[in-house]
Amino acid sequence: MAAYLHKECKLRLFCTDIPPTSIIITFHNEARSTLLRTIRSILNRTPMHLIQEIILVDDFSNDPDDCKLLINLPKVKCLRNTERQGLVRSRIRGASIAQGYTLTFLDSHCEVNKDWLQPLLHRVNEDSTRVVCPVIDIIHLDTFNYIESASELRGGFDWSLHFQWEQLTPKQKAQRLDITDPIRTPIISGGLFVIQKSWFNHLGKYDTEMDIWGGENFEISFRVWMCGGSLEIIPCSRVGHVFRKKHPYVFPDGNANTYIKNTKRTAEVWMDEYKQYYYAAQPFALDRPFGNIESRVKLRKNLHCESFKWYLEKVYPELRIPKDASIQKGKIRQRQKCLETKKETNHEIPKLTLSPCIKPKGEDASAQQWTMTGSRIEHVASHLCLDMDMFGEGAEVDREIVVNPCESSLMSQHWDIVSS
Ligand code: UD2
Ligand code: MN
Repeated sequence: MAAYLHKECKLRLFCTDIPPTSIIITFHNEARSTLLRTIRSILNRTPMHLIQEIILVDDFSNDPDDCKLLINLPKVKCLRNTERQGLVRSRIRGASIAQGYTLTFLDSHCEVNKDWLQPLLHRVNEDSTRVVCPVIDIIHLDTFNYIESASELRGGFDWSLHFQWEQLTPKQKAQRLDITDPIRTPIISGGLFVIQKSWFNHLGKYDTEMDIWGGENFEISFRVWMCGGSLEIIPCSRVGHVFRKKHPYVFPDGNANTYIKNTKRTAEVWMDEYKQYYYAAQPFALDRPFGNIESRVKLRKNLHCESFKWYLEKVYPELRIPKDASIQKGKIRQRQKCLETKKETNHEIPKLTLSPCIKPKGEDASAQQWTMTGSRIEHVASHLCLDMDMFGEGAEVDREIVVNPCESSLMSQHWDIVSS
């Protein structure tokens, strides 16, 4: 592991006379080796007086010993959920027993770098409304090597509420006088951050109705900015993280349903009239259940938070507002027959067929429901888009209308309505 710190960080003085922090790590079926690497790196690379405790929350992993055996290490405490709660409720549980002045959240597959903690605690100690993140380096998925990532990045997103890393614009770069200066970020990636404990509680912790994984980073980011705080990435603090290609755990209600539920709650509570752009990008969300949001709406009111318009203007003016957010819903008909999808065994992607538009009682009508937003036609039930596959070459090309995973950059998924 190389240090990768800007040499300028050595010249910056970070206060070390800071109250200790509670480190909170939740996990569900994490490999023991990566969990141990996370904790060992913390114990090796952090001044002990800055750690109040390391609270592990075992989110009902298959083997209870994963957590239990680790309490033999210094500072480590272990809580185990009696049923799967998801990362939001697990983090809140960890925070509820924390005794430190600040809370430091980490994922369970990290390696903290040298001097990672002081720069974070220093910033929060100066101003308790700041919520701060390290630069996230990459732990290679196959080799587990520690790889430096670009440090002039910030968090951004599109209207479908998917997180993405963004390069700073030349203007934003020019505004930074020193490469060690904090980078203000519209959104945090979600896993690794420090927040002052009473500020976390005052702001309403997290939305406890969010399940398993996903979306909570949008909710906490909008809330922090709109209710009087700020989000920063601190270039002098670096932590490695294993970015995985797919989730190594199951979602009891399905991956897409859970993500939609969590992001829909965020859009409904925080995005005001701008939620229409979320629904245009994610029409699948329109009919999905999302539970009761009353207490979160009330929280927003009690905290006297700014509007989403304010957030877009002041925090994320780079997010372009789409010209067309109209959504059309309905069937695609040819005479008496309607376009629908049919799932075949052994095939992940369903096939397209035409079948009678009027369905016998008891048969699922949602197979014929489509939405059109902009130039994309999406199948409501499967969340797939109307597309064209091509086979062969030159004059021999065969074309077939199919459904495929939606991708707005694909021209083969662009359609127009032409009135005849
Ligand atoms: C990112 C965040 C992650 C979280 C997520 C959005 C980083 C580095 N990671 O995805 O923290 O904000 O976006 O939700 O920014 N876990 C549980 N119970 C569960 C599921 C997960 O405890 O039911 C744990 C899991 O073991 C891990 C943490 O929650 O320690 C985050 O999950 P992840 O690593 O799968 O999320 P990631 O890094 O893809
Ligand atoms: Mn992770």
